[in-house]
Amino acid sequence: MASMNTDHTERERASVAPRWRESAVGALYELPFNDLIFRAHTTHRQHFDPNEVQLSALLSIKTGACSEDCGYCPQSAHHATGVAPEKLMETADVVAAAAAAKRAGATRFCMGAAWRSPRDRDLDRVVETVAGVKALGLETCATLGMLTSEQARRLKDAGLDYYNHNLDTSEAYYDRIVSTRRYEDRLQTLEYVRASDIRVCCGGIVGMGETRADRVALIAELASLPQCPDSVPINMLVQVPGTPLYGTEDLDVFEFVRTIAVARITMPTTHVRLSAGRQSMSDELQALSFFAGANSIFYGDLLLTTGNATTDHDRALFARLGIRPQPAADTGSVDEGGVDRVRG
Ligand code: SAM
Ligand code: DTB
Ligand code: SF4
Repeated sequence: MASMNTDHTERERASVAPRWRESAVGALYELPFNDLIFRAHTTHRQHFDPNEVQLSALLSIKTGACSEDCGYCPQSAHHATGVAPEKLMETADVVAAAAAAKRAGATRFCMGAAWRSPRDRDLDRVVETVAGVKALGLETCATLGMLTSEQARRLKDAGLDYYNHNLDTSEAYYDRIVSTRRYEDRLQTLEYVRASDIRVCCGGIVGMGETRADRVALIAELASLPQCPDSVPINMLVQVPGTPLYGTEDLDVFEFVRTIAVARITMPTTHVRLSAGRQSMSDELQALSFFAGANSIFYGDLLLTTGNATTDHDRALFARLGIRPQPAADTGSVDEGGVDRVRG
């Protein structure tokens, strides 16, 4: 099996006890539903305005033909999904898309690339693009696969605020889903990102046929990273024909809400993002997820290659729920001003 390196992670080297043991996370999942979401909502109110949700836009800057075999992903070259490969976008086109996302009300712009890991010559263009997006006054985020420590430093120097790199599931279930890299490879990149002082966005996918024990282990792992991730995307599997996971039994929606609630309780100051899968969620399920502690969404009509809940639908839902978009954080970039914020 291919692997990026054999380094041990920070936590393994330091032999630090996990902040959240699986037994404690499992006990939260076992609570009666009302007790769990009451506790999660109480935690949420202690740290956040419960009526604010952060808006991140997403753009695929390099699409498809990926060498990895992730069983959930429509962009893997191992699966026949009909996704048309597209080479790395020009900086000007990405910056134009970011400006449009900002006008629509997004405060963070996440650039995704279908790579196992970027080549240094690809990174030359990505750092230029990150600087261009940052100059618009947006928070910047990228998800490009595994990085070297030097690549993480270059991204930081370009103005990258967040790096998204998901653990996706438990370590035990991981090799049922991905065979071309190891869990430790993911942890290693996260360590490089932290060491470069880029904020970590790290979460997972549920609904991949994993057990509750796998979900418990994923949340325990995320909550016990050397620093809690700043953002935790909780994705519901988007089932794409041609991927090995197409046809997996749907996850019970209450188990999904429990996952949001447990993430909120174990990572109280983290933005928990209601991520992929919103297009097929009811308004009621999304409202319950916000109550249980979700306070961020991917905002825009497309995720990377699949559809998202539309901006029109989200604006209407926010109005019905009295939810406001979270104002932009001050990330030290120049704001071009004059944008239309999302209005109720
Ligand atoms: N290639 C890079 C990597 O894998 O780290 C970055 C892009 S990859 C598409 C980013 C994340 O998208 C994955 O880690 C996974 O969590 C999520 N993802 C991909 N396909 C998905 C699907 N069908 N449903 C839900 N989430 C998905
Ligand atoms: C994350 O956790 N979810 C996003 C983002 N990080 C990059 C991606 C979701 C992808 C869904 C499938 C697709 O559109 O290709
Ligand atoms: Fe490639 Fe990322 Fe998709 Fe895996 S999740 S196949 S690494 S684009």
